[in-house]
Amino acid sequence: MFTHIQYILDSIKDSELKRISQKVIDSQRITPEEGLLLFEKAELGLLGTLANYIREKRHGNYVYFNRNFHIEPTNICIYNCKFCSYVRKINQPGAWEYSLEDILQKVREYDGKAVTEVHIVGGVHPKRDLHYYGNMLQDIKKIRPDLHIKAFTAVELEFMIKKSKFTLAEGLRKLKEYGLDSIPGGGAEIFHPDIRSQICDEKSSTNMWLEIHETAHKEGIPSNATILYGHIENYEHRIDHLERLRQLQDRTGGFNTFIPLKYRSANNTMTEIGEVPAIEDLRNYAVSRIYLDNFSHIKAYWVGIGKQIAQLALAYGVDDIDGTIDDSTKIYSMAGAEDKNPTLSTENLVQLIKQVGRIPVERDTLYNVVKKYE
Ligand code: V47
Ligand code: SF4
Repeated sequence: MFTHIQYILDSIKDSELKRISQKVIDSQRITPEEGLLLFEKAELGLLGTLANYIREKRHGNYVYFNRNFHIEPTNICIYNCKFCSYVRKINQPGAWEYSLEDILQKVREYDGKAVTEVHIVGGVHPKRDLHYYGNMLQDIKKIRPDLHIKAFTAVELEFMIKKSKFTLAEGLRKLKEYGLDSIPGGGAEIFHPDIRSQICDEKSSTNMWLEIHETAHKEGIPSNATILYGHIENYEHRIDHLERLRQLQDRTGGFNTFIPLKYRSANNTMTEIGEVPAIEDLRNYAVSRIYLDNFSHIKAYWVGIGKQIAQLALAYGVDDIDGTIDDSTKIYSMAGAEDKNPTLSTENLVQLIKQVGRIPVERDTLYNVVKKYE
């Protein structure tokens, strides 16, 4: 590996790129300016080599996945994010609102199946407060005490906590008592105000998203982080986003993984923008891996990008491809993802990973190893 890296370094002609690459190999943190330069000037091959170097130093040849399913209690939402293909208003065609019993029935369908995680996110329903969702978590735990509940984006959390008149810390503590184990990464979108104000100006602000995750970490609730890329943002906005996450992770260490989410363009009010090509996905994974030196994991969400790009991403800094999903999310199929009924059996996931010469590892949400497929 060392000789390969040295060969690549020796062949870089641009002195700035050579200097930054040397820093990466020496495990030195790169600055926002250097991150921007990588985005603007580095070729895909160099980015892949550097990101893969870091990824293999951290995780060797392992690729993580988990057995999970999603519950989306409702797509009714008080907000109108421009990229959202999923949102509906009360009584609008296509709106859904599951009852508590419907939701518990979905959990019971997994009786006897070896899933370890349920991922619960949905729209911000105007009538539902923290206790409604808390009781849901409590009832799920009664059916399946061992199931890890990763639930509610910061946007849903802000609304339900305020509706129930708690402070953020009190609300998160209360939800933890009800059964919340961790928080997913959604709602981050793009933190830079110039872009956030154009694509989702109504919902939780950047500072609120960051404050909710910071408070959760302090309360012992780990979380994930995302970025929604490939629309009207530019590289400076992406680096700004990564920098804010890196600073927060320095303070708390509470993020498990970073998940870049590719903007999918069907059926929303930004459709005319179209989508970025696969090469941009790979560049974005690689720079994310290089920049976020304090994040253990970079995840490619195969439902959002498709199985083939997810496989390629494993050579560009990614060490995790999420889970079995079991056809339980609609966010991406409604936004134009190829797979209209996303599901992968454990055998399929293992095969996808083995096809690119890596070793599949089933993990739980907190990255404890469940089984290695060596
Ligand atoms: O916040 C909405 C995104 C997110 C579109 O934490 C879109 O493990 C692309 O955060 N094109 C919710 N993306 C999903 C999410 C997530 C997914 C998988 C794993 C985890 C995790 C979290 O979906 C939203 C938004 O950024 N989204 N519409 C769209 N048209
Ligand atoms: Fe609502 Fe989330 Fe869609 Fe925004 S992205 S409109 S907050 S469901």
